[in-house]
Amino acid sequence: MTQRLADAAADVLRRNDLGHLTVASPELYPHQWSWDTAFIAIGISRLSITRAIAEMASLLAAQWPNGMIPHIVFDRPSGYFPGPARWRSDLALDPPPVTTSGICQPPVHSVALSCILLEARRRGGSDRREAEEFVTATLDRWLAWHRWLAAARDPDGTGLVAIHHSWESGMDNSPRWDVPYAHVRPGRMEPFERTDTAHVTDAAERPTDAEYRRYIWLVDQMVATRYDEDAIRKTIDFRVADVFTSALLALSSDILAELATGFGRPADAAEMRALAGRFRAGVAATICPDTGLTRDKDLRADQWLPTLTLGAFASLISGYGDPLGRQREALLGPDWCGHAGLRYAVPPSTSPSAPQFQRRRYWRGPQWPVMTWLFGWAARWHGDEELAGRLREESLRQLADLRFAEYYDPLSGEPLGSPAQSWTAAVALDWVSTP
Ligand code: 9WN
Repeated sequence: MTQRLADAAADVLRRNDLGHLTVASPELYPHQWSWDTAFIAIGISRLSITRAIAEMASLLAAQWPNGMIPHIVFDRPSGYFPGPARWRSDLALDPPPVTTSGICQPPVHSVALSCILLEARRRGGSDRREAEEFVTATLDRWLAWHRWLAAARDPDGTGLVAIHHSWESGMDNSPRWDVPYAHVRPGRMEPFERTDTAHVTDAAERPTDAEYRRYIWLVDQMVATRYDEDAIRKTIDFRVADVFTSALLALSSDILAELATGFGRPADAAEMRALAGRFRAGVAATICPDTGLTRDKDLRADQWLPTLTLGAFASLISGYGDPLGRQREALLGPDWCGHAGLRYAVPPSTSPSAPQFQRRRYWRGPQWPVMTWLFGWAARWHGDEELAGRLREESLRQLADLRFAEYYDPLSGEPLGSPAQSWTAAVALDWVSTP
């Protein structure tokens, strides 16, 4: 089975490969997405270091001059909505090096750098040389990305990253955002037509039309400022401190610090270590004393947002002193991986015990293999081999259907969303290649 899974995953990645970049999925997402690219590059590094590096390089080529790595790179025309005509990144970038969206996604790129480097060093020879040269040549660009996030999205030094759109969290319609979105009331706007629902068998697996109106309303609000961060902060209807993205910034900054040390850049290493400390503390400060779980915060309403979603486990990403802490216990407990109704014991995006749980709808219930991988990788990084091993084993059982679906119904195990999703194939390939 292991070899069949590896071959099938590699096949999906090859089919979604345009040569210089891999699309997130063949039909629903025919472009390059920022955090998808990191996971995809990790998978591809098991096949070719040169190609994994090309993946990261093509994303970097779209980095904005201020350091932001945009969430979508549009390198060719397609029917994807919203496309370049709605995003108008040309208003911010004159001339734009590449056409992109105007927002970002979670910073997982240094996880990819570290995985690629590890694999390249294991292989040795020219692979090792190429990966080390790539890190040397691009370290400043990754540092600039982290510095932009810290400065533009946490100007007051709270240790939490503010997002201006739920697409920036990567968990678009998660119940995490229900309360802040209730305050977003779209007015008159340019009409639009969704194209995403044409690519899934059942529209109930996607966000609703009402959610899409809000998504596009926020895009239009940003475009109106020509992507001026100060103006966005003052005018946007959605501004939330995203605890999961903050945890990823902490983890990724630790990794960048390690890389900077290894590549003879002690001052940058110290700066990244300080950033990691700041965001780890920010995440810890969101913990609800009653539950021990992390929370987002609505910055416009100055209100905590406790939800039974993956956002409750941010400390498992950013680092947690005591491995038998409450979040670990809760994750493995009866409301989460240990829920009696689950087909596979991997974290659902929303707890089946939560009132907002919807087993088929996107981030409101389904299990996303890429998230299982991320929790597993972070557990290993923090020294919790036991948790990492459990997640890997269950995830491999789920992935044995060889469908590489975007997400899965946690109760029936049915594959949902887009089939042949690149990041699902990529993490499958990485899991099977990891001893
Ligand atoms: C909007 C590509 C992306 C992922 C996100 C996921 C979904 C896009 C969409 O697909 O979002 O960015 O059109 O629904 O939510 O995490 O990066 O796979």
